[in-house]
Amino acid sequence: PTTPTPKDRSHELVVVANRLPVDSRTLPDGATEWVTSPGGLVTAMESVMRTVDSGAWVGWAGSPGEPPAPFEADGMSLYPVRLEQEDVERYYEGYSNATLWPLYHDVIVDPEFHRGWWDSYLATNRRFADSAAPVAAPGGTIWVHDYQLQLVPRMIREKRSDARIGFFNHIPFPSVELFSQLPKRNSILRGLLGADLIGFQRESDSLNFVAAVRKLLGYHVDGLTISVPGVGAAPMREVEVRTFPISIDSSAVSALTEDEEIRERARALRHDLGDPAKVVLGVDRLDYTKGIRHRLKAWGELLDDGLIDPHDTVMIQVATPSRERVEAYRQLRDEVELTVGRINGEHAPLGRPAVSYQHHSFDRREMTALFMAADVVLVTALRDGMNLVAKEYVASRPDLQGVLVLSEFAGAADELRAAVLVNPHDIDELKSAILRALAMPEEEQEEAMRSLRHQVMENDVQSWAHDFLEHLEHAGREAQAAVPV
Ligand code: GDG
Repeated sequence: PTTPTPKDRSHELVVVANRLPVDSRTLPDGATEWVTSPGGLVTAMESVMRTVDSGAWVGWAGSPGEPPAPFEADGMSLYPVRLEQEDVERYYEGYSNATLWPLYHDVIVDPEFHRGWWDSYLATNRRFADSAAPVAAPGGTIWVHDYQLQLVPRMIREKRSDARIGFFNHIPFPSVELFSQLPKRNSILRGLLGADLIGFQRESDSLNFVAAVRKLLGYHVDGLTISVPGVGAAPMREVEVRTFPISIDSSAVSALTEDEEIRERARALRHDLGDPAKVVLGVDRLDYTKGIRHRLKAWGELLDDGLIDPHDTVMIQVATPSRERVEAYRQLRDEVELTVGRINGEHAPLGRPAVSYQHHSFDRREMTALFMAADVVLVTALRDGMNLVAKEYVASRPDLQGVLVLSEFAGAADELRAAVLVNPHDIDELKSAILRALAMPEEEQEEAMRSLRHQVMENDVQSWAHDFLEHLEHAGREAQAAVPV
Protein backbone atom coordinates (compact mmCIF):
# COMPACT_ATOMS: atom_id res chain seq x y z
CA PRO A 1 0.00 0.00 0.00
CA THR A 2 1.37 3.43 -0.90
CA THR A 3 0.32 6.46 1.08
CA PRO A 4 1.71 9.93 0.40
CA THR A 5 3.56 11.11 3.52
CA PRO A 6 5.78 14.14 3.10
CA LYS A 7 7.72 14.43 6.37
CA ASP A 8 10.01 17.38 7.00
CA ARG A 9 13.19 17.06 9.05
CA SER A 10 12.23 13.69 10.37
CA HIS A 11 14.60 11.19 8.78
CA GLU A 12 17.69 10.02 10.60
CA LEU A 13 19.16 8.53 7.39
CA VAL A 14 18.55 9.89 3.90
CA VAL A 15 19.90 8.11 0.82
CA VAL A 16 20.23 10.19 -2.36
CA ALA A 17 20.72 8.32 -5.62
CA ASN A 18 19.85 8.95 -9.26
CA ARG A 19 17.09 6.30 -9.18
CA LEU A 20 14.59 5.42 -6.50
CA PRO A 21 14.72 1.74 -5.60
CA VAL A 22 11.33 1.09 -7.23
CA ASP A 23 9.89 0.64 -10.70
CA SER A 24 6.34 1.49 -11.66
CA ARG A 25 3.98 -1.12 -13.08
CA THR A 26 0.65 -0.32 -14.67
CA LEU A 27 -2.15 -2.53 -13.41
CA PRO A 28 -4.96 -3.79 -15.70
CA ASP A 29 -7.30 -1.09 -14.31
CA GLY A 30 -4.78 1.61 -15.31
CA ALA A 31 -3.59 2.32 -11.75
CA THR A 32 0.14 2.45 -10.96
CA GLU A 33 1.84 0.04 -8.61
CA TRP A 34 5.41 0.38 -7.31
CA VAL A 35 7.64 -2.67 -7.14
CA THR A 36 11.01 -2.67 -5.40
CA SER A 37 13.83 -3.10 -7.91
CA PRO A 38 16.14 -5.71 -6.41
CA GLY A 39 19.54 -4.02 -6.89
CA GLY A 40 22.54 -4.45 -4.61
CA LEU A 41 22.24 -0.94 -3.21
CA VAL A 42 18.65 -1.59 -2.20
CA THR A 43 19.64 -4.73 -0.32
CA ALA A 44 22.48 -2.91 1.41
CA MET A 45 20.23 -0.03 2.39
CA GLU A 46 17.45 -2.32 3.62
CA SER A 47 19.84 -3.71 6.18
CA VAL A 48 20.95 -0.28 7.44
CA MET A 49 17.46 1.22 7.23
CA ARG A 50 16.37 -1.42 9.73
CA THR A 51 18.81 0.04 12.27
CA VAL A 52 17.32 3.56 12.15
CA ASP A 53 13.89 4.77 13.26
CA SER A 54 13.17 6.55 10.06
CA GLY A 55 14.86 6.24 6.69
CA ALA A 56 14.26 8.02 3.40
CA TRP A 57 15.39 7.68 -0.21
CA VAL A 58 15.50 10.62 -2.64
CA GLY A 59 15.72 9.84 -6.37
CA TRP A 60 14.13 9.83 -9.80
CA ALA A 61 11.16 7.51 -10.26
CA GLY A 62 12.14 6.70 -13.85
CA SER A 63 9.71 8.66 -16.05
CA PRO A 64 10.12 12.27 -17.17
CA GLY A 65 7.55 14.91 -16.18
CA GLU A 66 5.31 15.18 -13.15
CA PRO A 67 6.71 12.88 -10.43
CA PRO A 68 4.47 10.89 -8.07
CA ALA A 69 3.87 12.35 -4.58
CA PRO A 70 6.19 11.05 -1.82
CA PHE A 71 5.19 7.57 -0.69
CA GLU A 72 6.17 4.74 1.62
CA ALA A 73 7.69 1.46 0.50
CA ASP A 74 9.42 -1.27 2.51
CA GLY A 75 9.50 0.86 5.65
CA MET A 76 11.19 3.80 3.90
CA SER A 77 9.82 7.16 2.76
CA LEU A 78 10.49 7.71 -0.92
CA TYR A 79 10.83 11.24 -2.28
CA PRO A 80 10.65 11.37 -6.10
CA VAL A 81 12.71 14.09 -7.83
CA ARG A 82 11.33 15.73 -10.97
CA LEU A 83 13.25 15.24 -14.24
CA GLU A 84 11.97 16.72 -17.48
CA GLN A 85 12.62 14.96 -20.79
CA GLU A 86 15.32 17.56 -21.46
CA ASP A 87 17.06 16.68 -18.15
CA VAL A 88 16.98 13.01 -19.09
CA GLU A 89 18.71 13.90 -22.36
CA ARG A 90 21.23 16.40 -20.99
CA TYR A 91 21.88 15.59 -17.32
CA TYR A 92 21.46 11.80 -17.54
CA GLU A 93 22.21 10.57 -21.08
CA GLY A 94 24.48 13.56 -21.79
CA TYR A 95 26.73 14.77 -18.99
CA SER A 96 26.44 11.63 -16.81
CA ASN A 97 26.61 8.90 -19.43
CA ALA A 98 28.37 10.47 -22.43
CA THR A 99 30.80 12.79 -20.57
CA LEU A 100 31.56 11.46 -17.07
CA TRP A 101 31.09 7.73 -17.68
CA PRO A 102 33.66 7.38 -20.51
CA LEU A 103 36.08 9.86 -18.89
CA TYR A 104 35.97 8.07 -15.53
CA HIS A 105 36.49 4.74 -17.31
CA ASP A 106 39.79 5.89 -18.83
CA VAL A 107 38.33 7.19 -22.14
CA ILE A 108 37.56 3.76 -23.63
CA VAL A 109 35.34 5.86 -25.91
CA ASP A 110 35.77 9.61 -26.40
CA PRO A 111 33.89 11.68 -23.83
CA GLU A 112 31.68 14.40 -25.32
CA PHE A 113 31.67 17.84 -23.75
CA HIS A 114 28.67 20.13 -24.29
CA ARG A 115 28.06 23.25 -22.23
CA GLY A 116 24.29 22.76 -22.28
CA TRP A 117 24.75 19.34 -20.68
CA TRP A 118 26.70 20.86 -17.82
CA ASP A 119 23.97 23.47 -17.21
CA SER A 120 21.43 20.68 -16.91
CA TYR A 121 23.74 18.62 -14.61
CA LEU A 122 24.09 21.65 -12.33
CA ALA A 123 20.35 22.39 -12.27
CA THR A 124 19.37 18.76 -11.76
CA ASN A 125 21.91 18.23 -8.96
CA ARG A 126 20.38 21.33 -7.33
CA ARG A 127 16.93 19.71 -7.52
CA PHE A 128 18.18 16.52 -5.82
CA ALA A 129 19.87 18.60 -3.09
CA ASP A 130 16.73 20.71 -2.60
CA SER A 131 14.67 17.53 -2.13
CA ALA A 132 17.12 15.92 0.26
CA ALA A 133 18.07 18.88 2.49
CA PRO A 134 14.66 19.48 4.12
CA VAL A 135 13.87 15.86 4.97
CA ALA A 136 16.92 14.99 7.12
CA ALA A 137 16.49 15.17 10.89
CA PRO A 138 18.64 17.68 12.82
CA GLY A 139 22.15 16.18 12.95
CA GLY A 140 20.95 13.40 10.62
CA THR A 141 22.95 11.50 8.04
CA ILE A 142 22.70 12.02 4.28
CA TRP A 143 24.39 9.50 2.01
CA VAL A 144 24.77 10.58 -1.64
CA HIS A 145 25.58 7.99 -4.32
CA ASP A 146 27.50 8.05 -7.56
CA TYR A 147 28.81 10.14 -10.43
CA GLN A 148 25.45 11.59 -11.47
CA LEU A 149 25.26 13.56 -8.20
CA GLN A 150 28.76 14.85 -7.49
CA LEU A 151 27.63 18.43 -6.87
CA VAL A 152 25.00 17.42 -4.33
CA PRO A 153 27.18 17.11 -1.18
CA ARG A 154 28.21 20.78 -1.30
CA MET A 155 24.72 21.95 -2.25
CA ILE A 156 23.29 20.13 0.77
CA ARG A 157 26.00 21.46 3.09
CA GLU A 158 25.14 25.04 2.12
CA LYS A 159 21.67 24.45 3.56
CA ARG A 160 22.31 21.87 6.26
CA SER A 161 25.69 22.34 7.94
CA ASP A 162 24.31 20.28 10.87
CA ALA A 163 23.99 17.10 8.77
CA ARG A 164 26.65 14.43 8.30
CA ILE A 165 27.14 14.04 4.59
CA GLY A 166 28.71 11.01 2.94
CA PHE A 167 29.39 10.34 -0.74
CA PHE A 168 30.20 7.01 -2.39
CA ASN A 169 31.44 6.75 -5.97
CA HIS A 170 30.46 3.41 -7.56
CA ILE A 171 32.66 3.85 -10.62
CA PRO A 172 36.44 4.45 -10.87
CA PHE A 173 37.98 7.86 -10.26
CA PRO A 174 40.46 8.57 -13.07
CA SER A 175 44.06 9.71 -12.86
CA VAL A 176 44.54 13.46 -12.49
CA GLU A 177 45.86 13.68 -16.09
CA LEU A 178 42.57 12.35 -17.47
CA PHE A 179 40.36 14.09 -14.91
CA SER A 180 41.97 17.40 -15.89
CA GLN A 181 40.29 17.16 -19.31
CA LEU A 182 36.88 17.60 -17.73
CA PRO A 183 35.43 21.08 -18.23
CA LYS A 184 34.21 22.38 -14.84
CA ARG A 185 36.50 19.88 -13.10
CA ASN A 186 37.06 22.14 -10.08
CA SER A 187 33.31 22.52 -9.52
CA ILE A 188 33.07 18.74 -9.42
CA LEU A 189 35.88 18.50 -6.84
CA ARG A 190 34.35 21.25 -4.71
CA GLY A 191 30.94 19.61 -4.99
CA LEU A 192 32.31 16.32 -3.66
CA LEU A 193 34.26 18.05 -0.90
CA GLY A 194 30.96 19.19 0.61
CA ALA A 195 30.87 15.68 2.11
CA ASP A 196 32.50 14.67 5.42
CA LEU A 197 33.46 11.28 4.02
CA ILE A 198 34.10 10.37 0.37
CA GLY A 199 34.26 6.65 -0.40
CA PHE A 200 35.74 4.87 -3.42
CA GLN A 201 35.90 1.24 -4.57
CA ARG A 202 39.68 0.82 -4.84
CA GLU A 203 42.68 2.34 -3.14
CA SER A 204 43.85 3.66 -6.52
CA ASP A 205 40.56 5.60 -6.91
CA SER A 206 41.00 7.20 -3.48
CA LEU A 207 44.60 8.15 -4.32
CA ASN A 208 43.58 9.56 -7.73
CA PHE A 209 40.95 11.75 -6.10
CA VAL A 210 43.29 13.09 -3.43
CA ALA A 211 45.94 13.79 -6.09
CA ALA A 212 43.39 15.74 -8.16
CA VAL A 213 42.39 17.83 -5.12
CA ARG A 214 46.00 18.59 -4.31
CA LYS A 215 47.00 19.45 -7.88
CA LEU A 216 43.91 21.28 -9.10
CA LEU A 217 42.69 22.99 -5.91
CA GLY A 218 45.99 23.18 -4.03
CA TYR A 219 44.39 22.10 -0.74
CA HIS A 220 46.49 20.66 2.06
CA VAL A 221 46.38 16.87 2.11
CA ASP A 222 47.62 14.61 4.89
CA GLY A 223 47.44 10.98 3.75
CA LEU A 224 43.77 10.61 2.81
CA THR A 225 42.57 13.57 4.88
CA ILE A 226 41.91 16.81 3.03
CA SER A 227 41.75 20.24 4.72
CA VAL A 228 39.04 22.24 3.02
CA PRO A 229 39.11 26.00 3.61
CA GLY A 230 35.80 27.38 4.88
CA VAL A 231 33.77 29.73 2.70
CA GLY A 232 33.61 33.26 4.22
CA ALA A 233 33.74 33.07 8.02
CA ALA A 234 33.21 29.30 8.09
CA PRO A 235 36.05 27.32 9.73
CA MET A 236 38.40 24.90 7.98
CA ARG A 237 36.84 21.44 7.56
CA GLU A 238 38.50 18.06 7.36
CA VAL A 239 37.23 15.66 4.73
CA GLU A 240 38.13 12.00 4.94
CA VAL A 241 38.69 9.88 1.83
CA ARG A 242 38.54 6.12 2.22
CA THR A 243 38.27 2.88 0.27
CA PHE A 244 35.13 0.75 0.76
CA PRO A 245 34.98 -2.10 -1.78
CA ILE A 246 31.28 -2.79 -2.38
CA SER A 247 29.93 -6.33 -2.28
CA ILE A 248 26.76 -8.40 -2.67
CA ASP A 249 24.21 -10.02 -0.38
CA SER A 250 26.50 -13.06 -0.26
CA SER A 251 24.49 -15.38 1.96
CA ALA A 252 21.25 -14.70 0.05
CA VAL A 253 22.95 -15.54 -3.27
CA SER A 254 24.57 -18.61 -1.79
CA ALA A 255 21.28 -19.76 -0.25
CA LEU A 256 19.55 -19.69 -3.66
CA THR A 257 21.81 -22.53 -4.76
CA GLU A 258 20.04 -24.79 -2.24
CA ASP A 259 16.72 -24.28 -4.03
CA GLU A 260 15.84 -27.56 -5.76
CA GLU A 261 14.00 -25.78 -8.58
CA ILE A 262 17.07 -23.66 -9.38
CA ARG A 263 19.35 -26.71 -9.27
CA GLU A 264 17.06 -28.46 -11.71
CA ARG A 265 17.06 -25.37 -13.90
CA ALA A 266 20.89 -25.38 -13.97
CA ARG A 267 20.86 -29.00 -15.18
CA ALA A 268 18.17 -28.21 -17.75
CA LEU A 269 20.18 -25.27 -19.10
CA ARG A 270 23.15 -27.51 -19.84
CA HIS A 271 20.88 -30.07 -21.40
CA ASP A 272 19.26 -27.43 -23.65
CA LEU A 273 22.73 -26.47 -24.86
CA GLY A 274 23.32 -30.08 -25.94
CA ASP A 275 25.06 -31.27 -22.74
CA PRO A 276 28.45 -29.80 -23.66
CA ALA A 277 31.50 -30.78 -21.62
CA LYS A 278 32.15 -27.14 -20.73
CA VAL A 279 29.96 -24.06 -20.45
CA VAL A 280 31.59 -20.62 -20.38
CA LEU A 281 29.54 -17.62 -19.28
CA GLY A 282 29.67 -13.83 -19.52
CA VAL A 283 27.06 -11.61 -17.83
CA ASP A 284 27.21 -7.86 -18.35
CA ARG A 285 25.19 -4.79 -19.03
CA LEU A 286 25.82 -4.16 -22.72
CA ASP A 287 28.46 -1.52 -21.98
CA TYR A 288 31.77 -0.77 -23.72
CA THR A 289 33.55 -0.80 -20.35
CA LYS A 290 32.85 -4.53 -19.91
CA GLY A 291 35.26 -5.77 -22.61
CA ILE A 292 32.64 -7.86 -24.41
CA ARG A 293 34.29 -7.26 -27.80
CA HIS A 294 37.69 -8.36 -26.48
CA ARG A 295 36.12 -11.49 -25.01
CA LEU A 296 34.39 -12.38 -28.28
CA LYS A 297 37.56 -11.72 -30.23
CA ALA A 298 39.49 -14.13 -28.02
CA TRP A 299 36.70 -16.71 -28.25
CA GLY A 300 36.44 -16.39 -32.04
CA GLU A 301 40.20 -16.83 -32.44
CA LEU A 302 40.26 -19.90 -30.17
CA LEU A 303 37.58 -21.45 -32.41
CA ASP A 304 39.46 -20.40 -35.58
CA ASP A 305 42.67 -21.91 -34.18
CA GLY A 306 40.87 -25.17 -33.45
CA LEU A 307 41.81 -24.90 -29.77
CA ILE A 308 38.17 -25.01 -28.73
CA ASP A 309 35.75 -27.56 -30.15
CA PRO A 310 32.27 -26.01 -30.50
CA HIS A 311 30.74 -29.49 -30.22
CA ASP A 312 31.77 -29.79 -26.60
CA THR A 313 32.28 -26.20 -25.42
CA VAL A 314 29.60 -23.49 -25.50
CA MET A 315 29.75 -19.84 -24.54
CA ILE A 316 26.70 -18.00 -23.16
CA GLN A 317 26.84 -14.22 -23.30
CA VAL A 318 24.11 -12.38 -21.40
CA ALA A 319 24.23 -8.73 -22.50
CA THR A 320 21.52 -6.86 -20.63
CA PRO A 321 20.11 -3.90 -22.60
CA SER A 322 21.52 -0.62 -21.31
CA ARG A 323 21.48 3.13 -22.18
CA GLU A 324 20.03 2.37 -25.57
CA ARG A 325 19.57 6.02 -26.53
CA VAL A 326 23.27 6.85 -26.15
CA GLU A 327 25.09 6.56 -29.51
CA ALA A 328 28.16 4.64 -28.27
CA TYR A 329 25.85 1.95 -26.86
CA ARG A 330 23.97 1.56 -30.16
CA GLN A 331 27.27 1.14 -31.98
CA LEU A 332 28.51 -1.38 -29.45
CA ARG A 333 25.34 -3.43 -29.82
CA ASP A 334 25.73 -3.53 -33.60
CA GLU A 335 29.38 -4.60 -33.34
CA VAL A 336 28.72 -7.29 -30.73
CA GLU A 337 25.79 -8.70 -32.67
CA LEU A 338 27.77 -8.72 -35.93
CA THR A 339 30.62 -10.58 -34.22
CA VAL A 340 28.33 -13.13 -32.56
CA GLY A 341 26.61 -13.70 -35.92
CA ARG A 342 29.97 -14.27 -37.63
CA ILE A 343 31.22 -16.67 -34.95
CA ASN A 344 28.01 -18.68 -35.07
CA GLY A 345 27.94 -18.63 -38.86
CA GLU A 346 31.45 -20.02 -39.05
CA HIS A 347 31.56 -22.38 -36.08
CA ALA A 348 28.17 -23.36 -34.66
CA PRO A 349 27.17 -26.99 -35.16
CA LEU A 350 23.80 -27.41 -36.89
CA GLY A 351 20.98 -26.56 -34.48
CA ARG A 352 23.28 -25.41 -31.65
CA PRO A 353 25.06 -22.13 -30.94
CA ALA A 354 28.81 -21.63 -30.49
CA VAL A 355 27.88 -18.45 -28.66
CA SER A 356 24.42 -18.28 -27.13
CA TYR A 357 23.76 -14.52 -27.08
CA GLN A 358 21.00 -13.20 -24.82
CA HIS A 359 20.11 -9.53 -25.23
CA HIS A 360 17.54 -9.35 -22.43
CA SER A 361 17.52 -9.57 -18.68
CA PHE A 362 16.90 -12.61 -16.54
CA ASP A 363 15.42 -12.84 -13.07
CA ARG A 364 17.70 -13.47 -10.10
CA ARG A 365 16.81 -17.19 -9.92
CA GLU A 366 17.60 -17.80 -13.57
CA MET A 367 20.85 -15.88 -13.13
CA THR A 368 21.82 -18.18 -10.25
CA ALA A 369 21.02 -21.22 -12.39
CA LEU A 370 23.33 -19.80 -15.08
CA PHE A 371 26.15 -19.31 -12.57
CA MET A 372 25.63 -22.87 -11.27
CA ALA A 373 25.75 -24.24 -14.82
CA ALA A 374 28.92 -22.36 -15.79
CA ASP A 375 32.33 -24.05 -15.61
CA VAL A 376 34.05 -20.76 -16.33
CA VAL A 377 32.88 -17.16 -15.94
CA LEU A 378 34.65 -14.46 -17.94
CA VAL A 379 34.83 -10.95 -16.45
CA THR A 380 36.98 -9.04 -18.92
CA ALA A 381 36.14 -5.42 -18.08
CA LEU A 382 38.50 -2.81 -19.53
CA ARG A 383 37.67 -0.65 -16.51
CA ASP A 384 35.07 -1.33 -13.81
CA GLY A 385 34.48 0.18 -10.37
CA MET A 386 34.02 -3.21 -8.73
CA ASN A 387 32.08 -5.76 -10.86
CA LEU A 388 29.48 -7.59 -8.85
CA VAL A 389 29.09 -10.42 -11.35
CA ALA A 390 32.50 -11.75 -10.27
CA LYS A 391 31.35 -11.87 -6.64
CA GLU A 392 27.94 -13.34 -7.54
CA TYR A 393 29.58 -16.22 -9.37
CA VAL A 394 31.75 -17.01 -6.36
CA ALA A 395 28.76 -16.84 -3.99
CA SER A 396 26.87 -19.20 -6.31
CA ARG A 397 29.50 -21.95 -6.02
CA PRO A 398 29.34 -23.53 -2.56
CA ASP A 399 30.30 -26.74 -4.40
CA LEU A 400 33.76 -25.14 -4.84
CA GLN A 401 33.78 -25.87 -8.57
CA GLY A 402 34.13 -23.38 -11.41
CA VAL A 403 36.81 -20.93 -12.48
CA LEU A 404 36.63 -17.15 -12.48
CA VAL A 405 38.68 -15.36 -15.14
CA LEU A 406 38.92 -11.78 -13.91
CA SER A 407 40.28 -8.61 -15.45
CA GLU A 408 42.90 -6.72 -13.45
CA PHE A 409 40.99 -3.59 -14.43
CA ALA A 410 37.91 -4.52 -12.37
CA GLY A 411 37.93 -3.32 -8.76
CA ALA A 412 37.15 -6.89 -7.69
CA ALA A 413 40.69 -7.90 -8.73
CA ASP A 414 42.10 -6.18 -5.62
CA GLU A 415 40.24 -8.66 -3.41
CA LEU A 416 39.74 -11.76 -5.56
CA ARG A 417 43.41 -12.62 -5.92
CA ALA A 418 42.75 -16.35 -6.37
CA ALA A 419 40.94 -15.76 -9.68
CA VAL A 420 42.74 -16.26 -13.00
CA LEU A 421 43.73 -12.61 -13.40
CA VAL A 422 44.12 -11.20 -16.92
CA ASN A 423 44.90 -8.08 -18.89
CA PRO A 424 41.98 -8.20 -21.36
CA HIS A 425 43.75 -5.85 -23.78
CA ASP A 426 46.25 -8.63 -24.43
CA ILE A 427 44.16 -10.97 -26.59
CA ASP A 428 46.83 -13.69 -26.54
CA GLU A 429 46.97 -13.58 -22.76
CA LEU A 430 43.19 -13.69 -22.60
CA LYS A 431 43.12 -16.74 -24.90
CA SER A 432 45.69 -18.55 -22.72
CA ALA A 433 43.74 -17.67 -19.57
CA ILE A 434 40.53 -19.10 -21.07
CA LEU A 435 42.32 -22.31 -22.05
CA ARG A 436 43.91 -22.57 -18.62
CA ALA A 437 40.52 -22.10 -16.96
CA LEU A 438 38.92 -24.74 -19.19
CA ALA A 439 41.67 -27.24 -18.38
CA MET A 440 41.96 -26.56 -14.65
CA PRO A 441 41.88 -29.77 -12.56
CA GLU A 442 39.07 -30.08 -10.00
CA GLU A 443 41.42 -29.90 -7.00
CA GLU A 444 42.92 -26.67 -8.26
CA GLN A 445 39.45 -25.20 -8.88
CA GLU A 446 38.48 -26.18 -5.37
CA GLU A 447 41.48 -24.55 -3.79
CA ALA A 448 40.98 -21.28 -5.68
CA MET A 449 37.22 -21.21 -5.14
CA ARG A 450 37.63 -21.84 -1.40
CA SER A 451 39.87 -18.80 -1.11
CA LEU A 452 37.54 -16.66 -3.26
CA ARG A 453 34.51 -17.71 -1.22
CA HIS A 454 36.23 -16.87 1.99
CA GLN A 455 36.67 -13.31 0.71
CA VAL A 456 33.12 -12.91 -0.68
CA MET A 457 31.19 -14.58 2.15
CA GLU A 458 33.07 -12.65 4.86
CA ASN A 459 32.63 -9.27 3.19
CA ASP A 460 29.04 -8.73 2.12
CA VAL A 461 27.14 -5.62 1.09
CA GLN A 462 25.57 -5.29 4.52
CA SER A 463 28.96 -4.97 6.18
CA TRP A 464 30.03 -2.56 3.41
CA ALA A 465 27.11 -0.22 4.23
CA HIS A 466 27.61 -0.50 7.99
CA ASP A 467 31.31 0.16 7.62
CA PHE A 468 30.70 3.30 5.53
CA LEU A 469 28.12 4.69 7.95
CA GLU A 470 30.30 3.96 10.96
CA HIS A 471 33.16 5.90 9.39
CA LEU A 472 30.81 8.70 8.43
CA GLU A 473 29.67 9.08 12.01
CA HIS A 474 33.29 9.28 13.08
CA ALA A 475 34.27 11.67 10.26
CA GLY A 476 31.39 13.98 11.17
CA ARG A 477 32.47 14.08 14.82
CA GLU A 478 36.08 14.82 14.01
CA ALA A 479 35.08 17.72 11.81
CA GLN A 480 32.88 19.11 14.56
CA ALA A 481 35.63 18.73 17.13
CA ALA A 482 37.94 20.74 14.87
CA VAL A 483 35.65 23.79 15.11
CA PRO A 484 37.12 26.25 17.65
CA VAL A 485 34.68 26.89 20.55
C1 GDG B 1 28.17 -0.18 -11.22
C2 GDG B 1 29.68 -0.18 -11.48
C3 GDG B 1 29.99 -1.64 -9.48
C4 GDG B 1 23.05 -7.94 -15.03
N1 GDG B 1 22.23 -8.49 -15.92
C5 GDG B 1 21.17 -8.98 -15.24
C6 GDG B 1 21.37 -8.73 -13.88
N2 GDG B 1 22.53 -8.10 -13.78
C7 GDG B 1 23.09 -7.68 -12.49
C8 GDG B 1 24.35 -8.42 -12.15
C9 GDG B 1 24.96 -7.48 -11.13
C10 GDG B 1 24.52 -6.12 -11.65
O1 GDG B 1 23.44 -6.32 -12.54
C11 GDG B 1 25.64 -5.44 -12.43
O2 GDG B 1 26.58 -4.99 -11.52
P1 GDG B 1 28.08 -4.75 -11.96
O3 GDG B 1 28.88 -4.50 -10.74
O4 GDG B 1 28.56 -5.94 -12.71
O5 GDG B 1 28.10 -3.52 -12.96
P2 GDG B 1 27.36 -2.07 -13.16
O6 GDG B 1 25.94 -2.21 -13.52
O7 GDG B 1 28.18 -1.38 -14.18
O8 GDG B 1 27.46 -1.32 -11.74
C12 GDG B 1 30.30 -1.48 -10.98
C13 GDG B 1 28.51 -1.48 -9.21
O9 GDG B 1 28.01 -0.25 -9.78
C14 GDG B 1 28.22 -1.44 -7.70
O10 GDG B 1 28.93 -0.44 -7.06
O11 GDG B 1 30.39 -2.94 -9.09
O12 GDG B 1 31.69 -1.47 -11.17
O13 GDG B 1 29.95 -0.02 -12.88
O14 GDG B 1 24.40 -7.65 -9.87
O15 GDG B 1 24.04 -9.71 -11.68
N3 GDG B 1 20.52 -9.12 -12.90
C15 GDG B 1 19.39 -9.77 -13.29
N4 GDG B 1 19.12 -10.04 -14.60
C16 GDG B 1 19.99 -9.66 -15.59
O16 GDG B 1 19.72 -9.92 -16.77
N5 GDG B 1 18.51 -10.18 -12.36
